[in-house]
Amino acid sequence: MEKLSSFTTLPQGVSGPGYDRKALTPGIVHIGLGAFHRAHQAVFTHKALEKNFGPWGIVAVNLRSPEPVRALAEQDGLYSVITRSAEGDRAEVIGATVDWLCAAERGEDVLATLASPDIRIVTLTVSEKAYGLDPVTGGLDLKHPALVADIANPHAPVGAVGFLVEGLARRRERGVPPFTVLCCDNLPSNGHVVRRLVLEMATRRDPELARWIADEGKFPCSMVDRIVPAATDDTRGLAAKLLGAEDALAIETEPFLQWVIEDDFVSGRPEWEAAGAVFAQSVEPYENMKLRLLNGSHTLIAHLGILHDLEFVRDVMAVPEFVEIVKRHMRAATATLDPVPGIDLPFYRNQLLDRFANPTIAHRNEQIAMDTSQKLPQRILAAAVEIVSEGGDAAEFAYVVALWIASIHKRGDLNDPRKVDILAAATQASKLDPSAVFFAVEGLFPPELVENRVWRSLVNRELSLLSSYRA
Ligand code: CS2
Repeated sequence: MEKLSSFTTLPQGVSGPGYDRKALTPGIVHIGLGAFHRAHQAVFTHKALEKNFGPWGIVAVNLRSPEPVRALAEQDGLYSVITRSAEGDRAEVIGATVDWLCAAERGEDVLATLASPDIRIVTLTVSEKAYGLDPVTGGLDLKHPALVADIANPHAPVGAVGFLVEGLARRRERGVPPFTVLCCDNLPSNGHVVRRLVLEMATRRDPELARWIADEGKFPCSMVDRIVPAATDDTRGLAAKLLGAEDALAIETEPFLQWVIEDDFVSGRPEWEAAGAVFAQSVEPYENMKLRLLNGSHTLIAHLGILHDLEFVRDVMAVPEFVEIVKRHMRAATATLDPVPGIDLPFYRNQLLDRFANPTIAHRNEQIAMDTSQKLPQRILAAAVEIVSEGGDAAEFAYVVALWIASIHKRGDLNDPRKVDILAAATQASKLDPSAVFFAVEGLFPPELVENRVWRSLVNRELSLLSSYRA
């Protein structure tokens, strides 16, 4: 079978780029060429180009792994997104990507691109753990390996923040205005978080650079949403069937997609609203809604699934008793939210239940359980802190922490940047106060919870109620 390329004649029913790709020039650098970007920002840009063509081609940068970059090169930047639902599978070939670079192999080319006046926006999906955010201070985690490397060697960075700072420094030297930094990771106030990290890093090398970035730079917050399971051989098999060509980068996803962005850009942007994006004055209410309702429930479902040997989110959602638990969690999380403009929260929650249950989406619980230590703060613990500070009942949130602890004991392993510390703690857990060892791990839980006896005993109580838990 031929490989997908610009010479492929797409079968009927599969749409391709409705614009002239040869005329498309780069305007955006995207860092983090994972499945999520391919099914989200790249699709929005592709659709915006179809409605209103402009100089907004994407240069896709992967920080470490060269594989997806090579695959893009072999396919002329093309790949397919398969939207799956009860109505059937629909494939679309996305053409917004015009260039591709692996930063570990071609760091200088990445920096030259970042310094180019053609590039006006840098979007990022590098995952929560890649920024080097200290969860307690909200600033740089000076033990983070990429930050250590980039502070020592700022002109040849390896991490996301290091590339942003060096790229901005080169622009300043050349008299080019900064690019807009648009973070698309699941962090609350993600623009503010990245701005602070960039400014702290810039200050370390040159306070004047930091001042220039603070004055001229823009870091809009954005809330992104689409459920995108990691692609498998089944995904590639389905793509081959639908396209009549091999696509190493095919991904499958749900029909739903959402992007809420603060309209605060240094020098223009694509007309993403033509593709359905929403521009808002403040993104915070949308972020909290999504992090606490969707992602918080996801973390709950993932660990519940692992404890009961259920592979996919949809398997958990097929057990009525578990659906009730998810609904209870969502109600408790909703009570912590401010009203969200234009959103009916009960409707949003029902829509989430349907999305989680989508029988055509094989979203592995293990995928979501990955990096839980980096996800709990914004999904579960922030709400718990608010509740306990008002003397309220945070049992639903303590329950999720208990599920996580129980799933660590069950597997005796986890895929997480804090793995070593967490596993060391797990081996020392006592029967009397089983959560104490986890609360003692530095920076894992916010001090407001670590110091709160009521919260700690809630977690112990929830653990003792888990029939599947064995310390
Ligand atoms: C998931 C998210 O893996 C995870 O942690 O909760 O990737 C989730 O699927 C997306 O945020 C949905 O927009």
